Amino acid sequence: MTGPASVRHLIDGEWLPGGGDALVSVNPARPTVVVAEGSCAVASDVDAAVGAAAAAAPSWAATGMHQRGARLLAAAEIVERNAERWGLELATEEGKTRAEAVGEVRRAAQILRYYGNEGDRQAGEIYSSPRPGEQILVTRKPLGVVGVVTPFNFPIAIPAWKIAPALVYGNTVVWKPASTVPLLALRFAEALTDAGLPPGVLNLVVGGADIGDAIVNHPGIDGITFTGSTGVGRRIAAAAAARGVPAQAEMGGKNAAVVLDDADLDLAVEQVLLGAFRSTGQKCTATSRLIVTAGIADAFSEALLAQARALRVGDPVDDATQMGPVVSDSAQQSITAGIDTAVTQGATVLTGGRPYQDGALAQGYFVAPTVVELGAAPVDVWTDELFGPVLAIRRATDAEEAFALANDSEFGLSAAVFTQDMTRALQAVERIDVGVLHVNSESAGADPHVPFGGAKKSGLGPKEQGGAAREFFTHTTTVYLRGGRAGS
Ligand code: UN1
Repeated sequence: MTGPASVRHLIDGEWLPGGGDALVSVNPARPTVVVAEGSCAVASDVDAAVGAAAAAAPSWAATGMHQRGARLLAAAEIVERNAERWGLELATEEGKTRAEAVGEVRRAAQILRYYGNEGDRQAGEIYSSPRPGEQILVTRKPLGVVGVVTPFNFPIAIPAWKIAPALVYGNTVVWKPASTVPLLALRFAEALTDAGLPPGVLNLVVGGADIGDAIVNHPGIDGITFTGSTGVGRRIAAAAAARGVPAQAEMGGKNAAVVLDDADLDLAVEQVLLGAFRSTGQKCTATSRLIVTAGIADAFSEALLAQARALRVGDPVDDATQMGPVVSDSAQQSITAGIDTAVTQGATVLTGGRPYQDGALAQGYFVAPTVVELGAAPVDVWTDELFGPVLAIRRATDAEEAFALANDSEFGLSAAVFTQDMTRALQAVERIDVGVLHVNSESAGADPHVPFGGAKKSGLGPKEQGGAAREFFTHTTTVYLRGGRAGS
């Protein structure tokens, strides 16, 4: 890349500089390198953005679903065409490896294509009526202006899977991305405007928590979709409820992988490593707990540790790198503090756990791939999300105990179970209380056409993706449909 990109805000089709505090996004592998800079938005920018979105809403809602979808399909082509370049920028700004970053950009294109084709799918339902000569039709209407608040860890895929359905169902959008990843937000908004989205339909305001609050509390916002921490998600949902508008909050996870005695050992090791350390563990679906049954525990731990120790940690744009840095200084500090607390509380560090002392890894926001073993005593690392490359292992005597330990969390986003026994797999489906369950694959991953979201305290409101997205981004009108009196 040449110099830092310049951060702008998109309001009513105009790219504006913003009048707030300085905003600087750095490369987490080399924090002296600035990736993007500019100024944060201020509350009056949010007012203008909501005003523009409200003004654009009636004509966008009146535009046919196929025509709205066509804009998304055009944006998908732009995103796909730029996948290599934007992937490199994403890796540089967020810290996931280049291969993962390019994959994420392609995934955003796939999501745009999925929702771009929504016009070809079912748009409502029809019921028969108890009264002769009548039918009952259930149609869908947009909510209006939707506030979209997105996290740093998927800087383009998560915005795509919120903004694409919001738009195709006829809503207009005011979007605040995480201030650590403004560059990819600019790229995504550019793709949509270059695809011919009318002014005001998508508005982008970049800033910190104050801008998020200004959106969430704005009287012109008709619905809010959020992905991020549990604390913020609950506050947003409460604020939305107080104003009487719907909210969708995807929040924390403390996702377990359960490895049973009869598992395919090599497959399980490979998948647990991917689940725990891909994206440097910074996914709400990452594997952060591992439960392994007694018969396979020693062999599994030995193989897992050998591979965890061999992981190549480094600059994400180097193709040999398997794990990059975490996103920021504060993320590095809180993850490191979480590991220290675990040790104080009795966890045994099996690998990692210590800060890098010298060289490039000490300069950047790196955290070593860390595996700790726990006994039965309560330890925070078992219950609290660290959002980093830290895996906590517990041993179970049998499958029953393993399933119980998997459920031993207030969260219930995703889980993985490794077994070759169909009966055990079916028991896992029944017992493990999560929104997403993987049998013989890692705990992360989501396809655009199926519901995504958590059980228990991992989510609030309707799920995301596929048909579930329509539940959130529309409301229904039940139409009792009868003709006039025949012959009169
Ligand atoms: C995935 O597992 O690939 O914030 C997607 C997150 C989730 C998305 C996970 N909302 O990590």
